[in-house]
Amino acid sequence: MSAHAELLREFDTNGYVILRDVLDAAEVSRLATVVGENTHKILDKRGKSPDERALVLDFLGFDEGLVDLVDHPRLLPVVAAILGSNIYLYHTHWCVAPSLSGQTFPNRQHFLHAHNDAADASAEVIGADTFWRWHRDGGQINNELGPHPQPRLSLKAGVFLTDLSEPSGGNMAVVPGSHKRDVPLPCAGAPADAGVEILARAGDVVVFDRRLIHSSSPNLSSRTRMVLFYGYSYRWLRPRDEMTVERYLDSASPVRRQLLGATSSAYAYSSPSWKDVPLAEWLAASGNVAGPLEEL
Ligand SMILES: O=C(O)CCC(=O)C(=O)O
Repeated sequence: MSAHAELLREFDTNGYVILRDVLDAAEVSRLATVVGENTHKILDKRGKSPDERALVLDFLGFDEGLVDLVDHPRLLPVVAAILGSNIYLYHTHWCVAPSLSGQTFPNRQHFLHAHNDAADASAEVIGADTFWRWHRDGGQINNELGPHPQPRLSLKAGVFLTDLSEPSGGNMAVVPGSHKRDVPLPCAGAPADAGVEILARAGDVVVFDRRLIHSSSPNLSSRTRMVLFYGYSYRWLRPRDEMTVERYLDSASPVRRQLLGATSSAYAYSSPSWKDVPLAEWLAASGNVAGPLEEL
């Protein structure tokens, strides 16, 4: 079996797969600086403490280097092999989790919309266990689409900018195989033994199915933990944040324009012509199978 086929088999079985060493140390360091500086600025602008955890949505506008990951040659073939070619990036968020050592409770964690501060929210943190929040992605999709297992619909790629090769550093935790099972979510606050903590190094990318039960976790290490999350879905599913990307469109390649949401018409979201999905041609040219396109 090829390495690519093995990755896809692992994803299908477990609901997630780790792509190792996608970014080198210099790329990680540059992106970590972008994330750190911009999180600090946005917290400061909104009058929040820099010591509190911040999830920042709609981050692409902060730096072109963040956009370069959207069609990264290690990532895109995996994403497109799973979802097909009629896809786009429907959501981004990063999570910056400062060390909890020395912090006092209660404090707050923040959900900040980079370009829509009216939508910002904060939640109380009463203790480290508050950070265990088991869920499947997609919000109301989970309630409105019938019982699980539901259709996949989307996936996320988590780009790790911090070394999390040991547990308890704010690792992402998952319940392997839960994407295909109608199992209840562990209670809020239930710790890692409800699932497993992912051990990823800085530069690794974790690709995971929307339906996979997963959780954030407390950062009991001494350093700040940073992860970028890129959400891919079908072009007919609505974006999950403002997707502020206009400034990149003119200079983007055809595949990148598709992934950033360009379309020839609203009709073409669900009935694309070939010009709407250059990714199909890109996949075929790179020897990968393109997703099926219906006749117009
Ligand atoms: O930050 C984490 O480890 C988990 C991220 C998460 O829950 C999500 O992206 O839905």
